[in-house]
Amino acid sequence: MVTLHQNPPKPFDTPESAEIRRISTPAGSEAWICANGGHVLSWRPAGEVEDRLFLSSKTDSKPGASIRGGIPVIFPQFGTLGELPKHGFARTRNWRWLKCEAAQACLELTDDAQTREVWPHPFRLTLDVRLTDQSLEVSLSVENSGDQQASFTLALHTYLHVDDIASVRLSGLGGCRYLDATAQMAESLQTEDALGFGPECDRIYIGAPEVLKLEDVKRRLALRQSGFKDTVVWNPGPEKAAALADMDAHAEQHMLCVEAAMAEHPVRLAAGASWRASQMLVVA
Ligand code: TA6
Repeated sequence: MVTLHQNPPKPFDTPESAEIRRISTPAGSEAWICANGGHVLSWRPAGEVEDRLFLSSKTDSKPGASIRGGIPVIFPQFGTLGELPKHGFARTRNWRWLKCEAAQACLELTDDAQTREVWPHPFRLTLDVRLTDQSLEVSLSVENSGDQQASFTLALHTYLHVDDIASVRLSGLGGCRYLDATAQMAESLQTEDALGFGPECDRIYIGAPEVLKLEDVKRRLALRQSGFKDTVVWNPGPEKAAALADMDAHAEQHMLCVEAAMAEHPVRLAAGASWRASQMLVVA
């Protein structure tokens, strides 16, 4: 039986919300995408009722807001690794639709006077979103449209919906070095293959493997990244989550960010050059 969910995800169902559009497959896989931020908000594989992405019901949904959940595009700076505003500006800008039909959407963001005030480079970002019945693939490309080299860090800051964070295991990171943002970026080595969660976790895994597996009592997911060298794993834990005004009480128990990133070393793009990378979520 095909289950269709044609209502916009809350709180993006009000007239004040930024514009969102839906893509879907004939068997019922669907995703909702927002022009604000070039942001995938929601993804349900065919035959599933619950969203595989976490979206906070308290997030600000108006144009220009930073959205808590879905897949924020982080560019041209990851986190506070530089002088620019945290996580850059791409997540709060209005992107243009290039295509949105059937199971595919494509949006672009280019520089303007406001972005050049923050970061003085002409650029063109394109975000490609492709659905199959059992997968969601998001590809990001960056073109340096200026006449100088540009360097930047970036990420797909994917918020996954989990049933209960205490039961979640993220496998594949054994033997990987990481920078621990909860310990002044101290470098450590992960010895165990499967990572579990409790208190705050905020780690940049350097040179992470291309495939990771996420498992909780209800769901399994394979995460494949290509072109991104790092993976960021973030759960705010109970204390930090309580301080986030756009998260519901205890919502940290139902989310885990697994972010495909270029964080440790910036991408350096020559004038006129392009760079492309992707993250794919596959039902396992
Ligand atoms: O990617 C992890 C991280 O950089 C964390 O340090 C945490 O602050 C998170 O992103 C969310 O940042 P935000 O600015 O969206 O509140």
